Amino acid sequence: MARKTIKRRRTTKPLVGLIMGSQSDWSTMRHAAETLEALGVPFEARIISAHRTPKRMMDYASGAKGRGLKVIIAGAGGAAHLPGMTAAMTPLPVLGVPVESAALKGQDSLLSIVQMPAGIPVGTLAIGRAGSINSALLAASIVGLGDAKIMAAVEAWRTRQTQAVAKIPSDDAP
Ligand code: RP5
Repeated sequence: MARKTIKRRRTTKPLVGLIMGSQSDWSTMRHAAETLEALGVPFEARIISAHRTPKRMMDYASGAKGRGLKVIIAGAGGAAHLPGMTAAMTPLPVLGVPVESAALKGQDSLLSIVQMPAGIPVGTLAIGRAGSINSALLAASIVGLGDAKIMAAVEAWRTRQTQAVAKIPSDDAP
């Protein structure tokens, strides 16, 4: 499965850029990656830190549109400047995922990402796994506006989710 994933990432032109500030963010951002995979959205995953690799961030953000990306998902924790700084350097929609931090449970990440000044928007998601999954669903919906196959995959995903909700609670369910 892991090999198949890597192969797809290398051979398909990415439409979504999935970036994160650190390797330590991957345990959260991998949920976005898995959701994009499930929806058949080509993406690339990269570690890009606004603080530790500012030039990498500038090159990535300023070149993203020209390389054919349609949406950027940026996950970061703590003083989470990556989504906002990326949004400042690209006209593409940027979705920010606040990664849960050890010290402040991700409230620092959330406030760093959400409170952008008027003029540079970042679509801010929930803290942690839920935000990560929803960032991928939102990215797929955006890309799906111009891609019927991806929009159909989003709709099918929603239908499966609805069908999976039991009507009666069970003692045995996790
Ligand atoms: C942020 O600092 C990253 O997005 C990460 O969430 C946080 C901690 O990074 P590490 O010290 O674990 O590399 O830039």
